[in-house]
Amino acid sequence: MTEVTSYRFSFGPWNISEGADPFGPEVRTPYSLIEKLDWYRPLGFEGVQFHDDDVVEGLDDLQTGQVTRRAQEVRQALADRGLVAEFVAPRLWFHPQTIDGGFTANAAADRQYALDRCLRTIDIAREVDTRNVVLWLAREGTYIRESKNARLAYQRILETLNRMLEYDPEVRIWIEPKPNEPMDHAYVPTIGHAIALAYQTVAPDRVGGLIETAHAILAGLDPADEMAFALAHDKLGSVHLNDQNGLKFDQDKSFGSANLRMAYNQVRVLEEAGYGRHGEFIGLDVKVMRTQKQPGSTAHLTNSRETFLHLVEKVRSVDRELEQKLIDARDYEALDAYTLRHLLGVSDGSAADSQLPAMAAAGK
Ligand code: GLO
Ligand code: MG
Repeated sequence: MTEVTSYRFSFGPWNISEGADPFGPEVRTPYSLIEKLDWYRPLGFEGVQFHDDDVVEGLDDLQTGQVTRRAQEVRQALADRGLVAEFVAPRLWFHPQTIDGGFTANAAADRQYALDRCLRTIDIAREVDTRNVVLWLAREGTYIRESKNARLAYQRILETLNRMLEYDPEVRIWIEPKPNEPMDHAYVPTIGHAIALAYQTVAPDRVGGLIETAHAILAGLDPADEMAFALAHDKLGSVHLNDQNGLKFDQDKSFGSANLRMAYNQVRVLEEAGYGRHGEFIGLDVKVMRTQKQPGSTAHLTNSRETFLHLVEKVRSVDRELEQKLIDARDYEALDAYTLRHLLGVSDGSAADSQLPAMAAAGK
């Protein structure tokens, strides 16, 4: 019998947000980290994704001992609720010393700040019991091409990765590529760039990627193919499933809400590769609509999780024999129609559908 993956889900506390956007203030009142942690299990989630300052607020102003103590409190809060930390990510885009980026900043002092902050993130990750650090390279890029030397920037990113890998021989780094926003163009815009960098490091086995649906779409790419590329290199550390309606600001819509078929194909790629069988999480990075009232603050999380699980059922129940016949007959029109009917839930017994095998067999 083939092994059936039992999926585990994760999200970050920033996914329960207050609705502020560049054009207006918060519209819901904030919940504390502990209130949010209380929701994880009841909502069906087991993994917590963190920024370093989600764990230790104001960490730049604290001594090492204070940082450690606070991280240990969070570790206990997780244990008390049957939760695990999936990863910790340095928030390298808030502090004044990251205005021009971190690893690729033109000022040496700013680059030093970014490295020091990443090493602190590693310490925090270890305190909350995870080896995984995610790098979303928010401001590593440019508003205008002339402001940075891109070749040098890539060397600097590589140097920083190496310093992190050497600092802790067990740490794993997952780069989360994104092509734009907040920058005009970001360095490391796709998983291909991330994996090329991984192979250049001193420890390629410990560097991989985290692929976010919306980021792949913003790069004009298909998220399922991006995931497949990382999986083919055994370098898909995690995912940020969500959705994105075309090329605009990063929307972080609920999974499947803009393009259900694209969502189906992401689930299909993950399921077929056995992703999740070694503890990998189905991570979400979704934003609730600004119009949502306070009690609905977590609806996007449960909706995304349920959509994922429904799509797993769709992947598992697809008629593989029929698909193969249609592929052998090179009848991709019929394959397309079958896929749509399957997703629509009208694939059983409909007259049109029952003609498909016959057509395939006849080589039509
Ligand atoms: C923004 C990113 C961001 C990261 C998070 C973890 O576009 O998706 O939400 O996923 O900071 O590194
Ligand atoms: Mg993300």
